[in-house]
Formats: sequence, structure tokens, C-alpha cells
Amino acid sequence: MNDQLRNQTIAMDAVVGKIQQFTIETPSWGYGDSGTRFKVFHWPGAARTLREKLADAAQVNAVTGVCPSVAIHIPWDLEDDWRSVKDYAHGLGLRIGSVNPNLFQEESYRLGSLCHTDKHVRQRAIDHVLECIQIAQAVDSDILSLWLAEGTNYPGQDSLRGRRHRLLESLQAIYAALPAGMRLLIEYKFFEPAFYSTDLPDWGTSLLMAQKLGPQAQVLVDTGHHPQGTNIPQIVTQLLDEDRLGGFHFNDRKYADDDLIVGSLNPFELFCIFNEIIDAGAEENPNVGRIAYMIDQSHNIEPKIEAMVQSVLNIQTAYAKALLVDRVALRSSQEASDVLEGYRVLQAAYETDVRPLLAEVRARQGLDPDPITALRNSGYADRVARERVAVATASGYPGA
Ligand code: LRH
Ligand code: MN
Repeated sequence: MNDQLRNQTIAMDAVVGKIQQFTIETPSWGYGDSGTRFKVFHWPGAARTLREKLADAAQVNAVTGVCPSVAIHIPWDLEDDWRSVKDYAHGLGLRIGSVNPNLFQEESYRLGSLCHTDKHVRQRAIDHVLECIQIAQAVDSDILSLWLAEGTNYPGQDSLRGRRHRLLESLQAIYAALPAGMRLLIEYKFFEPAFYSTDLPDWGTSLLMAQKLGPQAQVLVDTGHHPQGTNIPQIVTQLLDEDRLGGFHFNDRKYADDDLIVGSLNPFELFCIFNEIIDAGAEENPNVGRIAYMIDQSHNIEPKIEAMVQSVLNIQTAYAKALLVDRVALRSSQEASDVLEGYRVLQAAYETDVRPLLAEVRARQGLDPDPITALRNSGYADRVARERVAVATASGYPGA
């Protein structure tokens, strides 16, 4: 460990402990073939079934030590025996994490699902989400993670207030079915696939809905779902202050919802997000201990398992740097209105090379200090490429 770190006043052991306890959920859909509306390129050995996705996720957990849960998406991962899925995951050292309903691939959802003018379509959508609640209970998951694709494409196409009222009514029916201890995370996105209005377009709309529903409802921040220039760290502070930050879907983007590897384009933004969380934690914010950290990416041209490991490393790097912020110096420079000193305190932490620290963390977990090398040396990806036979897919996500 280099001298620069040793001089840090911060108790290294505490930092190592926090990094080891910091777990990241990987998405089942990140292991399968996915693409854009233009093409899905098949990756040799890409997982096709839930069990293959879990096996790949177990490999990510094996080399990183911090990915014990996998998010599932229904019906992409629909199974008829959830007990055996739970046992299979357990056998791999994993558990099923958040359950994601899919209200964007049924023909009847062309003009919406929970917001649709036709109450039969709304009921069909509500029933699907209630089925997902039962699946979550069957696999001991305590998170229902809901994203709605719906909105309108033209002004006047539908009543925006009418859609909002129908959305709330549908969410209330879902909330009423939530068992104690299960959280409903409401994900927002400013556009796509709707191109005039989106019914859950921003954090404020999701927060208002969550507050109307009750304490088990919170907001999910997908880092790719904001207009260019949005200050996501500030959104995080607001949601933490309202005790409504349920979790993240981490990924990165240059333009729109690109779903690229988190921290690959905006690592400083990711650092600032963690800085706000740790800062709130330093002031005993109750929400900080209940944030679900999840990855939501689609790996269209890169090796999927390695991309997931790289994503975990990028998140750990940003988190470790944020843990190294000298909060005493930061607070005093802020109270002294020393405009640039506060920035320099963050910059000092951000420019700290934390690779030796992360290697130390892994060594203490009995892991290879370099997970990418460990993954490549395992030969796992080559083995599954030999074992798994390809299934042709058309475009976008499965079933699109
Ligand atoms: C929508 C989204 C949502 C999902 C999907 C896989 O863009 O972020 O979280 O369900 O991606
Ligand atoms: Mn998402």
C-alpha cells in the first residue's frame, strides 16, 4: 500500500471493511444476447436460460466477491418451479434479487399498460405485477423494481392528467398487494420508447407517486435515464433527504439510454454520486443503509461476463475514492465558503490511485487482486462458448 494512502488519516481497515460489504446486484439480462433496434450480435456462449445466467453471475461473484444477488426480469426469466431456482442459485452462492415486471412487450400495451384508457388492459398489467410479487415471495426477494415504457407520441394523443390519475390508481392496487417488508422501486426515464410524453419521466414524478403510495415505495435512479447535463448527484441528495432513494440501475452513456459500462464515460459523476451518499451517511441519514446498488446494462459488442466484471471494478473504484474524501476538511472548507478548497478536497480523493487498496481488499477476501485476469485465466468464457449452442435472435431485447 503506497505512502500516499498510509498518510491518509482515514482508518484503512474501516475503508477495506466498507468495500468488502458493499454489494452490487447484476442483471440476468446483461448475460444474454441483446442489441439495438438495428441488430443483435450473437456472442459465443451467451447465456440463454436463467440457470446459465445465474452460472455466469456466479463467475462474476467468484472473481469480485461482492455480487451475491441477481436481478430477474419477467417473463424473460419466467420459470415454473421457483423453489428449485432458489435452490439452484443458493448452490452457486447466489440469491435472486430484485424482480422486474415487463409491461412493454405485450401487443395490448401499445398505448400503455397501467395508464391505458381501457380498464381491462390496466387490470391485465396489474395482474402481471401481482404475479411478480408472488414470484418475489417465492424466491425471498424483497424488491419489486418497476419501469414503465409508456407515454404518448403526439400532443393531444391522450389526456396527460387522465394518464396520471390512472397510473396512480393502478399503482395503488399494486401497493395494496405488497407484503410487509417488500419495497416497490419506481424507475423513471425521460423518454423512449415514448417520444412526446413519458408517464414516469423524472425523479420528481416518481417521488410524488412514492409519497402518495406509502413508505414501502421509493425511487429507482437509472443513471442513463436523464437529459444531458442533469445533475444526478443532486437528485440523489434530494431523494436521500426524503428517505426515498430505493436504489440505482448503474450504467453509462454519451448520448441517451446507451446502457454502456458504468463509469466508462463519466467516472467523476459516479464518484460524485457516491460522495453524496457517503456524506449523507456521515450525518446518520437513515436511507443510506437501504440503497439497492444494481447494474442495468446491455452488452451488445463486448464479452458479457468480462463487461460485468469491469462494471463492478468501476463501481468499486468510484466508491473507494469517495470513501477517501477527507470529510472534516470538506466540511470546514464548505463552512468557510472557501469556494475551491472543497473542490480540491474531492479532487484529492478522486485522483488517488485506489488500485493498491482494492487489491488489498481482494487479497484479504482470498481473491486474485485482479479479477479480469482471474476471469480470463479461469477459461470459463471459452468453456461455455464450447458448451452452449447459439439460438438466433431478431433485434433489441429478448421477445422484442
Ligand atoms: C429501461 C430499463 C429498465 C428495464 C430495462 C431492461 O430502459 O432501464 O430498467 O427494465 O432497461
Ligand atoms: Mn433500468
